[in-house]
Amino acid sequence: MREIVIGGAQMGPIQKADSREAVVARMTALLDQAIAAKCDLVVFPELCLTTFFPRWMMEDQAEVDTWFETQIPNAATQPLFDRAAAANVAISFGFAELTPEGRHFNTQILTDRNAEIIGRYRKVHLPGHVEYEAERSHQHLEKRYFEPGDLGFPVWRNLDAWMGMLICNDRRWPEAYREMGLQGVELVMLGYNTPTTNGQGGNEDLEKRIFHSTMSMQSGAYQNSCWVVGVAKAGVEDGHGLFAGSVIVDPDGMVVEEATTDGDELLVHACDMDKALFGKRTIFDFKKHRRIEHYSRITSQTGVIYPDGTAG
Ligand code: CDV
Repeated sequence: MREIVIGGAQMGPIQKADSREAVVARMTALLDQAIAAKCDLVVFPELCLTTFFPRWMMEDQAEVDTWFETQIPNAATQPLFDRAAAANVAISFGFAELTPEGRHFNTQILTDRNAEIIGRYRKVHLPGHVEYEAERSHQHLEKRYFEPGDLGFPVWRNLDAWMGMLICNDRRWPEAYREMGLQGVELVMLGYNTPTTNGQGGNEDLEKRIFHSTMSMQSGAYQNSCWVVGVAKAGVEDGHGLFAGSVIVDPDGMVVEEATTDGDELLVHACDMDKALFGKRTIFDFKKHRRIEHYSRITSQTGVIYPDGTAG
């Protein structure tokens, strides 16, 4: 048995006016709850130090850059790292990263029990658009403010398990889980900011939107026989709703913990990493069953091409 007690730290809304320091105080309060619950690892949401700023159209790059961190830890986040190190609890959280070379990424980090950063993931699947689109009910300008991640889908050994990260929209893409599944991943940590409504219309009520989110994580967990911890930033940010629905999913694809609020809320579950092994050795024994000679389209083609040669 390789048990990791995991805290899924869902966060309620963060308003534009909220300071990093105020947000980190909330994160530290969630961490304190997790320490009291004997958690070994705490996972926080995507872009959790600020409001979900890609919903706002900005033309001034200096203004855009105010939402980014040039260094982590920095003065605002140091208290979280200090608390985690003192309690020997590993943490993972998302933020907007501005590199010394001036590159912008939607990033998540992972620490060991000493609060040393041992893993960094940069979001690969950026949803949304580059220019203002008046026909949308709300903007989603991730493609304007970030470049696609350049690190692939790495997996790290931490707390005696193989761990990887995804960020929000990545959770809907089976290729993302499979890249890590092929590295033996046993735990996928991810955070999300997902609007309660589809900005492009569609026949999606809230129930269906949460269903799509949870189903994607359950499928990724089952098909790669790994744990998935998915944590939302939720509630109403400056008039814009984000849904909650944070979950911990086991390697059978079963939801074992689920958020009941859309505020700051800690999910706790004792996750046995050995539970990932059965599926990996049987139905999803990749070496035995995968047929890579038939998968070349997956890496050579992005959009649909019908058998008659026309593009979809
Ligand atoms: N932050 C996100 O990546 N949100 C997307 C929305 C735009 C659909 C998501 O997949 O949840």
